[in-house]
Amino acid sequence: MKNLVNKKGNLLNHFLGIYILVVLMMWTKTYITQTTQFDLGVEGGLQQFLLFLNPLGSAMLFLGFSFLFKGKRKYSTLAVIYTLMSILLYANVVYYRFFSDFITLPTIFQTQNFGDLGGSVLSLLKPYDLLFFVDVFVVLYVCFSKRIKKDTSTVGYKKATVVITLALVVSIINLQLAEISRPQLLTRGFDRNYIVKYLGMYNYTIYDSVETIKASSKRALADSSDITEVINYTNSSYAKPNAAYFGVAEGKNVIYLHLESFQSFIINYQLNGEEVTPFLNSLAKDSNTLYFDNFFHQTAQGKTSDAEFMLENSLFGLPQGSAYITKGQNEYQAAPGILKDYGYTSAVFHGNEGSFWNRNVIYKKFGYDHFFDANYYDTSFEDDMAEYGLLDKPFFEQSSALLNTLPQPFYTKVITVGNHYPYKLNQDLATIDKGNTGDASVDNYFQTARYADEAIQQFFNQLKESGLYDNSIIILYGDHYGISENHNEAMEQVIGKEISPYESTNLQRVPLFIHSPGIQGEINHTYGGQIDLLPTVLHLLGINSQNFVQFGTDLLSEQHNEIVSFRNGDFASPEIYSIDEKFYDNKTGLLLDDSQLEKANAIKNEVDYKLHLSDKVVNGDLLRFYTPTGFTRVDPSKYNYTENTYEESN
Ligand code: GP9
Ligand code: MN
Repeated sequence: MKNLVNKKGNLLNHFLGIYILVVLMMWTKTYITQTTQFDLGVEGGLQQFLLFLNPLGSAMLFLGFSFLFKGKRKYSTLAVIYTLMSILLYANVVYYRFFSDFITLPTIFQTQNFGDLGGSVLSLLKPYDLLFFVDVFVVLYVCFSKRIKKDTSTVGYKKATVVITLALVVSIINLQLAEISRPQLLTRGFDRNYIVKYLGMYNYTIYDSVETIKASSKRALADSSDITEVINYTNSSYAKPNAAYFGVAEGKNVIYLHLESFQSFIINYQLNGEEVTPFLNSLAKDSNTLYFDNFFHQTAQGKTSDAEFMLENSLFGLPQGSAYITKGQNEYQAAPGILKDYGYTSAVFHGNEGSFWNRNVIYKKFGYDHFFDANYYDTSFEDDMAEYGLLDKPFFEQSSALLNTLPQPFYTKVITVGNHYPYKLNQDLATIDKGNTGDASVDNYFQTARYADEAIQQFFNQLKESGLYDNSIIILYGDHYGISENHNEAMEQVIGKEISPYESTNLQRVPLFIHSPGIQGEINHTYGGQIDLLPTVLHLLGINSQNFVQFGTDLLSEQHNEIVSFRNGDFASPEIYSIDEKFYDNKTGLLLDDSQLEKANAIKNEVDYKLHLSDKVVNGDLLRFYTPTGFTRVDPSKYNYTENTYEESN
């Protein structure tokens, strides 16, 4: 160092030299921090490389802004930016130690989060944390010490442009590679962990700030009069309960079983003469099961989170991204909140990280009392793990133990992950052959679906053993398609038909089972979708849904609306399908006769209007302006999902 400082014209006497040194320091520190302090689940060479590369672009860019300043001020700007980046990094390290998550802009304004940290902040600090700031002192020294001769000339527009352009090039390469590894990373959001893994801590902060500002500006434009039109609509489209079913499950526990990537075609499907899902097939026929065979998923980019969003709220997911992520700060009147007024305890069980799909934030807004995420499960056996968390059998096994601790009646959702794309399964666990289409995802799907089927049967047995079964209503639903249109060629072999747009829409059916001992079962052919679940379930529990802003209607009601709206404005119905601006006759699968176009267009307008109103509620956070009679507004600050709290209170 001394040599460098003393030699005339050496690296440190040029601002560019100092900049390069400081960029290298920030790059190294951030890389080391990101690999040692966060559990980002980095897999494979490309992800490793991205984790290595991502701090470089942002270090070059942010620190590069100092080139825009003149004389000595560029040194002080460089030092200030370096210090701020270091503080941001360290703050996230400390926050992560407690929450296993990254700081979001709204959390900074919600004192509750820091309240959770409370007195424990000190215990989160470690002696070696000083190392996070050693480099800051070096940078301060280099930038301010009189012993290093400063280059106070004006940098010049050209040099600044070159530096910033180079920084942008590195960042763009980073983004492109991230898109290859995780398509639609920024539009869909997925998980804060992912943004940090692919784009780094600093870009994550920018991403989070932009999303927060976008959401809050839409929210700011809305006012209380906007809800009136919505309430007029939901009141007029309300379907009154069917007396034969209203209250048949009153006071019972609700157990939602989320069937990851299950499509209806797999139910009763035979592969080489063998049933793929024997347990679910028998459940569909069970005299205590209402099985819906014209039930569709209505999800878009938010996939699982869209499915959940609809069934909890009877509001549509958003056309882009996931409402779970971008609207995690809204007020909701979701099932857990509604049922709380009826004495229900609520919980979600999921063997993946709590931050995925922003669940750990939005569940509090829904009023969930407990969220048992991966932290509550033993995930130490590698063989037990699927790509998105614990495999279904150990997951159900461990979930049962947790479920038994809940006070009754409870409202719960158990989210499986085993049958998730790309449907890989350790062959020791496989009990059916792979398919034989030659398309790996499609062929593997049969094995993971079979595995899930066995796991569900195991869970039913556990419920019977614990006695919960007799007092529960169990609802199993497919969340979205598992096999996308990219696999149509193989799917044509599976279903033995050519896949036209009409058939492709038919494949968007997902299974829905409503099962409860004592309920009058049947195979129900009503057309419906995930948006209809909440009013259906409320009515089964004997709770009228009329006062709530819900866009679906009770599947069992005589007045149920059988137009299934898809998120892109397409629809399916018993008579007409609308796909990509074209109408099809559901009797023939062919283009609709001209004589029916007027009717089809009227339905299309109705669908568009409904989606528009739902988006208005979600984008404008309109439920904050309306409290239905008898509904107690949710106070998210009451909930804390970290493991320690649960253990203490039990
Ligand atoms: C992850 C899981 C998967 O926690 O729910 O979500 P998906 O990729 O299906 O939307
Ligand atoms: Mn899913």
